[in-house]
Amino acid sequence: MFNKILIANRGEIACRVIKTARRMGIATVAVYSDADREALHVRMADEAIHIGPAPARESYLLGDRILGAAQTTNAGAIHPGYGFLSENAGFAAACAEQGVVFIGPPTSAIEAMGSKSAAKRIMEEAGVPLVPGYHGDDQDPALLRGAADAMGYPVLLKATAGGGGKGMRQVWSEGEFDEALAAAKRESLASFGDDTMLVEKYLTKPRHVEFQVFCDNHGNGIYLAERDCSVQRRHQKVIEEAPAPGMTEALRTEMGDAAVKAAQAIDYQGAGTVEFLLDEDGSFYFMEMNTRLQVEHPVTEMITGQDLVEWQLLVANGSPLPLAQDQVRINGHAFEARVYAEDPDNDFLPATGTLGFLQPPDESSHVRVDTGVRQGDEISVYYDPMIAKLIVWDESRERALQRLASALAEYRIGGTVTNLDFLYNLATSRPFVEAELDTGFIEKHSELIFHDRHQDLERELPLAALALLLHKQQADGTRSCVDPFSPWQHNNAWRLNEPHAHRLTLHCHGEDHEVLVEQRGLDYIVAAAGRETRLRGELSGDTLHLDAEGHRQRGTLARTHDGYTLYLADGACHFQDVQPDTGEADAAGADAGLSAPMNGTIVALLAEVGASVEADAPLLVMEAMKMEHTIRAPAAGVVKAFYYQPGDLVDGGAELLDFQADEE
Ligand code: MV4
Repeated sequence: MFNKILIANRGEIACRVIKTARRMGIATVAVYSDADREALHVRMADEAIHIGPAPARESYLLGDRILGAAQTTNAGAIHPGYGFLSENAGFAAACAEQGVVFIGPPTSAIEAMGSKSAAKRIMEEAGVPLVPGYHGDDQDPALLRGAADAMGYPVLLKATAGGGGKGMRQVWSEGEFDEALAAAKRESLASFGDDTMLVEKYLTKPRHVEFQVFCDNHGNGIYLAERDCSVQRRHQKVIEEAPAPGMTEALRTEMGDAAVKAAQAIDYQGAGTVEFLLDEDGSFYFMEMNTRLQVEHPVTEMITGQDLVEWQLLVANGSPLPLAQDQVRINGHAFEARVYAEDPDNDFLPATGTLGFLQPPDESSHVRVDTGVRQGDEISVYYDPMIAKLIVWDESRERALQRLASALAEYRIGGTVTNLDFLYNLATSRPFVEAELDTGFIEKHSELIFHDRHQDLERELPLAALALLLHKQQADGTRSCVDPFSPWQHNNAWRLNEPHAHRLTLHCHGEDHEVLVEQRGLDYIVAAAGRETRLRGELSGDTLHLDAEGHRQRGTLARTHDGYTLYLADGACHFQDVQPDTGEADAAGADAGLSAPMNGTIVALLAEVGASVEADAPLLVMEAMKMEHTIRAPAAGVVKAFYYQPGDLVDGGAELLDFQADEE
């Protein structure tokens, strides 16, 4: 077995491979770019080699640098992970030339599957079922049209040079075929420089069911059940599961045998995935074969109890497969949800930011979190904004789905926008619970999945306001002073014979909301979003215990550099504390602009303590809500003291400096 392997990847998959290698007693070498200098995978590996600047084309995609790192560290093998160079035949060949084992299939297999049309021809010869259609070289429009007429409409025009959904056009009737073909050819030529088309029968409600196959170099080839990956958005998988709902033993055997036949048709070795379209009538058709370990491989590991990276290492080292087909067991059901820093309410735009607060659900035999980031890490703009893969397992699909919903609800991430609410809504939606799966799922059920969070404002705003007030009182309660119990040291708005009234302004859901909180004994009467709510609550650390007229729940209040996130039982509410308009500030005149306009981070101090400054001179810069705010001198005068330093987090309303105006 290899003494040392190099992982030519980053993020969660690099960490995941390192874990298995370590368990097998194999030393590990990581590679990293400038942006990943402090990354988790670098920390986890035994050694690490810098390979270049942040852009992948200048680092992770440079095969020579990676091979150089393997030579430098004397690594016997390279694990490519997925993406990057994992399906790059040239890199696999370069490894072979330099005597470094490429942990993956032979170069010839990667090449064979590299072209969609070549792959289809190979599968057709091997007797693997293809979608009825025409994918020949003769591109005479009349011939293509004849094929479409013969198979019946609707048909799908696919650019041979396309893939991943690009270059596909539906044709619903004979009358529109000619024009559609001409348009599809133009688009394909423009996109791929090639206008070769294939025509297929269009399956209107297919499922994406893929089989995990494994082949060794002793002639053995098996499948380890299947995964249903139908829930996709723009050809990006969102939630995957194993086994596929409704799969029968007979169909599994038929599809599994076809998958192994496909692999053996190209003398496959290692881990591979054969993707099928499964039609409503149970017929299935080869779609494509992936010659790498897939992102979603953990769901297969959870139901078979196998470590597929261990299998890869064993097979790459010439060992036979650990199991024969009849020894593979399927136990229970597993899901994987891909947790991303992206904004579902903004067309899934990748989000940036710092993971100022990161609390994944507790791991157990039921919950697994594959991640490559830690609290405090920056979500890089250079790579896929994946935060983690959340994998769950239980004895049945129903119980596994319950685990998924709970784990998603417990996942605490602050400092960036995530798709957690979107995943929660999807996983708990009735059609998903009832396994009404097909590749159009997300589009078909968007009103359930993208429900407007604004409707939650009424419920969340009072709770957020109370959480903020308790946080301020907790902070004040710790303010250093001679007698912390003196009533004069607490700013809980206590006034003799007057109700304790607090006026707060919270910025959430894109707007400022004024909230009045009146303290009556243990009760807080909160006037917000046009109604009054009677609440009780206490905050200890970041744990909030709330009671809303008998409905008690526990929440977590997280502070990040750009505000707060209140995590509740069924969702999270992000908000900023806008400077409280308490009225005193105006009366103080000179102090009006010297407190933080809202939560933020001190960026820079621009004046010398003790030096005279002109009116309106910039004194301090802070960052809040991704914008910079400059605090300026209210008049000519002198800064006596700054209360914070660059990098400090400040609450909205916090006094930032002591300024002495000349006229005072
Ligand atoms: C199809 C199809 C329906 N009928 N072919 C999408 C990209 C590539 N993997 C093949 N794809 C499809 N081919 C026929 N004859 C529907 C899709 C498809 C799809 C397939 C799998 C997973 C998600 C998908 C999303 C949209 C369309």
